[in-house]
Amino acid sequence: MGFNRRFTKGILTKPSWDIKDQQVTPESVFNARRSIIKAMGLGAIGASLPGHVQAGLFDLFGSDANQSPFVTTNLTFAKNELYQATDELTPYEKVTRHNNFYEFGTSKQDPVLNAQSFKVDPWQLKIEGLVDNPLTLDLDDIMKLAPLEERTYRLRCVEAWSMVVPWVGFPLAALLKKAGVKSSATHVAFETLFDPEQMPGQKSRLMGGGIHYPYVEGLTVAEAMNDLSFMAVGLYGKTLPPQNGAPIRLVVPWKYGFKSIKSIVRIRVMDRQPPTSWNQLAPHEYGFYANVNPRVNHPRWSQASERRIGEGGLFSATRIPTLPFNGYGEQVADLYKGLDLRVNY
Ligand SMILES: Nc1nc2c(c(=O)[nH]1)N[C@H]1C(S)=C(S)[C@@H](COP(=O)(O)O)O[C@H]1N2
Ligand SMILES: [Mo]
Repeated sequence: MGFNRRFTKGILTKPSWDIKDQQVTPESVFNARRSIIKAMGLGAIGASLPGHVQAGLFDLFGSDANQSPFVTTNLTFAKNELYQATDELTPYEKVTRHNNFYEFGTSKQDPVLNAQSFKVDPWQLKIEGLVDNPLTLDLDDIMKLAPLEERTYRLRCVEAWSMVVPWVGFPLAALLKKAGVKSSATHVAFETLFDPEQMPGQKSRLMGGGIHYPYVEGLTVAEAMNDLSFMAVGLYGKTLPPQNGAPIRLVVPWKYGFKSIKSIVRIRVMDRQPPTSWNQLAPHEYGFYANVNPRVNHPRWSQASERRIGEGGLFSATRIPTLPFNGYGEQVADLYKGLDLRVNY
């Protein structure tokens, strides 16, 4: 999250946001990788390449010599005109190379470097708990569950940076309606895949940022049923790359990014508030609600403004004011009537 947690003698040290992004991995690495892949005319890298060529290429992906770029495919969808942000889109190269996905490491470039061999098929997504029809969906079922639509949403990370992403997917409500939420239900819990063999951050406490895996998140039923709550299976018209949460992830644009849990394998409908990963790790810093709120600062930094990752160099950004509910107040403010948002942060 806001910093690399190093549990040396129980003392948290060195916020990662102290480190300039570009010091971590130079942009030239990405450009080199891109031009090599382009020059070779490769969508996927064939095993027929001479060994020394492969070695040179795979060096750019990090230490895993078995990595070849993950292959995304084009999706068929309709634009949802209700959700087309006027904000300028964040370029694909930035959306897919500046990520938070601690299962693959805590720095912004770790996910793209470490997730390329992630397996999304076979996949199983279970919807269980307080539902009339528990569901077990494979990848094909997921892609066909509802008509796919494109929605452009702002994504505001609690670390005070933001992006604008054209997601492809379907409303979470469509999935929940298929399962049939029982009237006794109050909350919906989500769980990311647990597979330390594929996710190095789940093997090492340091690399995984101290999170207790699997990563879990939750919403109230009312939040989950709000039309803005979205299950994304793609971005920029193509299936999700692993670093963005393939094959299916949640997107709740009025909340800080950590609520938008990736690579989901389980959704459990419950009658109490479920535990959530960042809240468990640092409850005074990350609440259950986590609604974007410029008036409630993080204990260690202001939330009044944000860096919009944008045009120019790979990590260039402009600073803009942060809006209550990330600008989606009209759609969601009613959900929190009578709730003190300073207490329920
Ligand atoms: N399983 C899992 N989901 C996750 C995270 C994570 O580390 N693990 N990071 C969260 C955070 S902090 C943010 S800001 C968003 C980032 O999504 P993006 O990389 O697609 O921009 O994913 C969220 N979902
Ligand atoms: Mo985040």
